[in-house]
Amino acid sequence: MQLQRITTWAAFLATAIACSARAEEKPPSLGGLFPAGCSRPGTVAVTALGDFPSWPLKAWVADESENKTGVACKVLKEKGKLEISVPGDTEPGIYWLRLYNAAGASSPRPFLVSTLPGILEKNAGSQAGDAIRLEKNGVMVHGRLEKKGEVDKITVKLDTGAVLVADLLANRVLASPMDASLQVTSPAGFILAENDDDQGMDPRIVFRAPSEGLYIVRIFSFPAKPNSSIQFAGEKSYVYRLALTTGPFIEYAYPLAAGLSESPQLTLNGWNIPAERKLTRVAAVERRTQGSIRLPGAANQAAIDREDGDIITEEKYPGTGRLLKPSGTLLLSGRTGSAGEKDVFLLTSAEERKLSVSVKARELGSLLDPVLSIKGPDSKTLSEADDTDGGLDCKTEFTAAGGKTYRIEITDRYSHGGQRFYYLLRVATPEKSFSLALGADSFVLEEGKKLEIPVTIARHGGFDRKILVTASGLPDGIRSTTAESVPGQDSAKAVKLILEGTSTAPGAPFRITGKTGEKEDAPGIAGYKVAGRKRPLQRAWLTVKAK
Ligand SMILES: [Ca+2]
Ligand SMILES: [Ca+2]
Ligand SMILES: [Ca+2]
Repeated sequence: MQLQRITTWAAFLATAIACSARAEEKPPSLGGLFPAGCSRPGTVAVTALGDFPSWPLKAWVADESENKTGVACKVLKEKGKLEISVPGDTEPGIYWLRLYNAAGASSPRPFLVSTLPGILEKNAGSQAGDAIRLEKNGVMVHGRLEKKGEVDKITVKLDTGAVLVADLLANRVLASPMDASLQVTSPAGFILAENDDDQGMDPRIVFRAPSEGLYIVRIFSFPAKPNSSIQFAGEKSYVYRLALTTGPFIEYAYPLAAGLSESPQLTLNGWNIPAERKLTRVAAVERRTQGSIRLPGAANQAAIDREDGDIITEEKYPGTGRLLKPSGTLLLSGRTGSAGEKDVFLLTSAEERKLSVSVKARELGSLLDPVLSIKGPDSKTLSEADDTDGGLDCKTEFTAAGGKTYRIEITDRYSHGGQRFYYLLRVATPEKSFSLALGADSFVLEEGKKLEIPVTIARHGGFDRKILVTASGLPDGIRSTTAESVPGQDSAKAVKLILEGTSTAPGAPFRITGKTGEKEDAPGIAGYKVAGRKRPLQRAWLTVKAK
């Protein structure tokens, strides 16, 4: 009897140990966070959404440039519960969080840090008695449409003439699988303003209160991938962040580009921007980048492309003249200011030149769906582009003969126009460069075995140099081969790295870099796609699994 009991216990213990070992054999999968952000300084209880075969996990947080940050994530005892704390000196923006165990790491998911106070939708004013009073400032409401048919309602109190900006972020950045809509209604339910899609699938409303009183902001959604249901949708993953403000909201700076060193004057466009704040300057930067412009108390930030070149606006473009000599890079900001407007620019190159022409609009938050066409000296269309690289913005290339005049035409796909239909036209010599890409964001090396990492190589503008690809920043004890990508061979487009070794580090971020040995070629870092992010991230994750 006694013996049998012991054997049963032993069997039970063995099973328990095996179960926990098996759980640790599977990596966590993180779909998102709720709430998906907080204000600075702040500490917030966050629920991790996903599949966690083991708990507690470890957390890793990085800033938008994938560097170390003061934003810290504590993993609590209760499964799925985290505590994220944001110090007062944290830059507002997007932070990336991974959860990991001994078996692997989740994909990075975003956490938004704002200077505006954050509130949970369930604590926001749903009754007249606890309406949010917005007095020339704003709040970030963190909410979720959890169940089918759910409609979130937030009551705000507005003064006569107050301009309310309601901007929802869900499908973009957070990659919530929802196609949301917003409405502003009277307390009796009359719809005063509504919007389905503004920034992609995410809605934005700008509403001027006709009189002092209470107004209700309603949020509801359909699935991002349409189904046959006509009911409003809701899921645990339908996480959103709603900016509600009667304070400043920057939409874009004009012009949309600035040089690296100069600090030109830019005009801020948007809503509720005080007159004395409308003109601004930007600090010098070292290299070509996309920067952002912020304003104290503003609910949004504007993107600004930083690059040296001829920076002009369509307003400065002489009606009868030619575009400035395209010997360098040309960055022209413009708008299709009214319905049906077609912007036409003439271009003459002194000698024969291959040119790359691109129009950025949606990437910068514009409502313009640009169509670009290039017409030759005989008015024949040489090239036309509408949507390139999976987005609505466009680019093309053509060869300009010396001394001949070409027309560059920009219109909206649906002939729409207005102040919010802005674009940045870029004309430049096609760059000779390369980029590296990974098919995954996380890799597992089993001790005693070899890990093969495939890297794909894109060669732009006929880039024809040999590239040496290797892994860097690996944990102590882990080695990587160096692979050669040689033009004209199979390795021109794809190589494989082999990692092996042993390490005490259970997991760590690392990078895969490519170099040519030529000083003028910038080294490349392999990137991987992240749901909701326009540009790839570059710090992949390596798990070293003990034998
Ligand atoms: Ca929508
Ligand atoms: Ca125009
Ligand atoms: Ca387009």
